[in-house]
Amino acid sequence: VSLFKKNVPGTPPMIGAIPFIGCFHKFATNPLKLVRDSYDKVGDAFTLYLMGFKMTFLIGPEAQSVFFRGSDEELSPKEAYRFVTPVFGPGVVYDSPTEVMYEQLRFVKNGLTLAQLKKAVGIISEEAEQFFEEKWGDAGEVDLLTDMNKLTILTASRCLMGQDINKALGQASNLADLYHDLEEGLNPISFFFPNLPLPSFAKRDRARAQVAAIFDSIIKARRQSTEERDDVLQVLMTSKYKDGSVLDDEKIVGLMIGLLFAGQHTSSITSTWTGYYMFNNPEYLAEVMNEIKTIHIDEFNGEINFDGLRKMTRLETIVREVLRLHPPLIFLMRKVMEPVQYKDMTIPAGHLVAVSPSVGMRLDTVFKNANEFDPKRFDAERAEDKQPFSYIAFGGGKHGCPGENFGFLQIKTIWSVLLQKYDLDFGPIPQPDYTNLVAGPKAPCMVKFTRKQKKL
Ligand code: X2N
Repeated sequence: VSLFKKNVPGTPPMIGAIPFIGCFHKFATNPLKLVRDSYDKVGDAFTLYLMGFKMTFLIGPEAQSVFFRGSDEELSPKEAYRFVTPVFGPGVVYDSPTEVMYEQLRFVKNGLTLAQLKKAVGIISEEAEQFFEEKWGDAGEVDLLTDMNKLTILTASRCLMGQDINKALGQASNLADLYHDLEEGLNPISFFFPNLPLPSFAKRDRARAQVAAIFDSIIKARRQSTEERDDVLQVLMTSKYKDGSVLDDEKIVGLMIGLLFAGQHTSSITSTWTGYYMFNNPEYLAEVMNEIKTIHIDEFNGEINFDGLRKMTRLETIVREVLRLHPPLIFLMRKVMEPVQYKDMTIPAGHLVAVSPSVGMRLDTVFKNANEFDPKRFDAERAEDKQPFSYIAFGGGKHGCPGENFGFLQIKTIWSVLLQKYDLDFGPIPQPDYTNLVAGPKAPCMVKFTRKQKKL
């Protein structure tokens, strides 16, 4: 019997008996275990009481559909994601009025069209070739997570702003350190306590000012230049709102910071997990090596291109399965603005509502033997991900990730390059680390490499 019974008839069952603190201690120890245990105990909709917040989880395709189908007026992403504003900047995506947000998302989508993606493959493979040549050499050992992070800073930056990234690196040799300080502002704690005066926040604000000044000077220089460009920055600089106005430079800078963050961490983490799963499942590694040989080498004469990557269906299902087991965003959130109905329950205004890709994609009722690595579950005969809102690594509905195709291309390109160049030696699959906003494998991820003696 709880001392502090907060269950209200007609609302989802509440978990967390201690006044104010609720079940925060359990949440802090292992948030996903608490969510999963609660699901097993009370069902697919329940409320966690956490530091005064009421956070209602919707678990499983049926409940998740309520989350993803909700309108922005009912379920507001803006109110839930306020804590990203000091990092991305004012007026950027979630921090702008709904119609403006959707127009900005349209600009981003215009930066990720098929033509842009085809170009990205050339950029990414070039950067990857160069990175491994210069940084790895013949043999050694690296923390793969760190190196994937360095590589994706380069690939994401170049896809965003072309060769101008070199100018940025010229202006700040410590650009990676600046990004690091900036991103310290995006930790899970700042979600709950955005105004807590953490020492990292002063650093964050200083780093943002410096990064913004560099990006701003790149934009200003571009406006003076007659050189033809067709990267994401160019799309943002020339996109028009419905009323004919253009994005001001401050918003462009903010979007660039947001896109860089989005494109970098999710990809570098997923690339690292993908290596572990391939090398711990040799039958799948062999299938991927065979795809590289028959597609990139025999069919396209050694060139990694968009059409070849699209044909790498086994590598695709492997990455998809890695993302099912380890989605980089463990929760997605909205704030309830108008009461929402689910089954016989009303989720009251004022609650946060969340789905958990991590918990929702490990239900045996949705994915057969859900804790097992089984890329064939996505093969056409089985297609276990086809039930609406069952596969939610990229969210869904109108806020579904616009970077999904870019992410797959990036990871497939990097592994196509790496597997042709090196033999690798991985340890066992690491434990996940939930202390960062974007959850990855516990560092360090030490991997031994030796250059392949002969070409495939
Ligand atoms: C106190 C450790 O840490 O126990 F980046 F343009 C750019 C996703 C927002 C998840 C918030 C809180 C977990 C506390 C654990 C762009 C690519 C995006 C999309 C408890 C002891 C960002 C907040 C996660 C609360 C979990 C925001 C990203 N594609 N990137 N105890 O998404 O998309 C972007 C979008 C969010 C969360 C949490 C704790 C567009 C502890 C120790 C401590 N969560 N969480 N992106 N917890 N402890 C992104 C969506 C947007």
